[in-house]
Order: sequence, then C-alpha cells, then structure tokens
Amino acid sequence: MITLATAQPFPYSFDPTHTALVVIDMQRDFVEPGGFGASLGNDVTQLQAIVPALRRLLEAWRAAGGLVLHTREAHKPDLSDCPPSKRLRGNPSLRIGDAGPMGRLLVAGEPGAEIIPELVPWPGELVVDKPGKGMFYGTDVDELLRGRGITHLLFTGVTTEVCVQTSMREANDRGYECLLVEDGTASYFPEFKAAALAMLTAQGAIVGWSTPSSALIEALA
Ligand code: TIU
Repeated sequence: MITLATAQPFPYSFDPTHTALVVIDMQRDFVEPGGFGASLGNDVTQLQAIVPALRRLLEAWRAAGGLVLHTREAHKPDLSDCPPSKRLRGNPSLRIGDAGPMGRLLVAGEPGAEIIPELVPWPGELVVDKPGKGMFYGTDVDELLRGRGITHLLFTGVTTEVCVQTSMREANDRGYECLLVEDGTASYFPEFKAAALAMLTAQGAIVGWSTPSSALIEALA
C-alpha cells in the first residue's frame, strides 16, 4: 500500500496491483500542429509541455509493474459513432472526419489518431478507442478494469477540463478512487486546467484527489 501524504485535499492511498495509470488521448491530433486541436484554433504547445513529466511517470509506473490504460478519441471511418452534436460544434478550419495533414481528423487508423511517439504504448498495455469525451461511454473500459481487479485510477492526459475531467467523473460514479496528476495533464486554456483541478478536489475530494508527479514517482521508487 502506498500513501501520498501530500495529495490534495488529503492523503491518498492505493495498492499499485489494484491501480491503473490512465493516459487520456495523448494523440498527435491534439498535441501536434495540423491536428484536430489546432483546427479548433488552439495553441498546441500548452499540451506539449506535459510530455517530459508524463514520460518520467510512465517510466516509474512501468518499472513498478503497474497497469497502463491509454485512450484515444477516435471514430469509425464512416463516422456512425460521431453525432452532429459533436461534429458540427464550433467553427473549425477542418471538422472530425475531414482530411488534414495527418489524415482524417480523429478517425481510427489515421496517423493523427495515433498516440504521440514519445508516449507510445508498450505491448500488453491497454489501448482503447473512445467515441466520446468520457472513457466509459461506448467502450468496454469498465469490464477491462474490473476484470483486472482495478479499483484505483491515476489520471493523466488531455485535455484537463474536457476528456480527462469527464472520464474522472464517470469513474467516480462507477466507484473508482481517482487521483489526477497535476503536471501530467494539460488544457489549451491554463485557467480551465486550474478550475478543473480545484472543482474536482473541492468539497472533500468530491470527485477525487490531485498530486504532482514528483510525489508519485518518489513514492514508487
Ligand atoms: N477540445 C478539447 O479540449 N478536447 C477534446 O476535444 N478532446 C479531449 O479532451 N481529448
């Protein structure tokens, strides 16, 4: 059992053998120029900034033998799992399914939908394509985690207030004890990241806890 004494808003304890590190949507389409995130007018450098910390955390977690779940926001090529309420949002230069420099945006199998090379999944790690913002919607994530005895989830990835926050809220409703890694998650809008961190941990960890990656890595050593 590991206890992170400095976690917010109070200490967080977990057994690594019943815990998964969740890496949400660290795909080229969100992190690199020319992808979906950039098509929405966003500055992708905000997201690139977390890659070194995430690499260090992944290395420590893998060395400790922990389970890793990577998600990708990716639709079927016929877009039958992408409703107009999603595809027609905003006024982007390209929409989901349109062809860009990294292939069709957010479509499974296209180069842009792949996880960035710096964080490429290892053999045996879970990789799940999800059509929505939350990782439980339209996926078998719950069965995959429960089947492995997972009760605790350590959240990282992008973007904090969209897919990470939605996934963490879905997980909390399903009974998982959730921790968000502060420097392992990013938003295109730093003020939204700060607000998400505050609201998730408020009211006595109403959704979950948070910690810097350094405390987690130190505890795993
Ligand atoms: N636009 C934005 O901030 N995020 C998304 O569309 N998807 C994820 O957060 N993965």
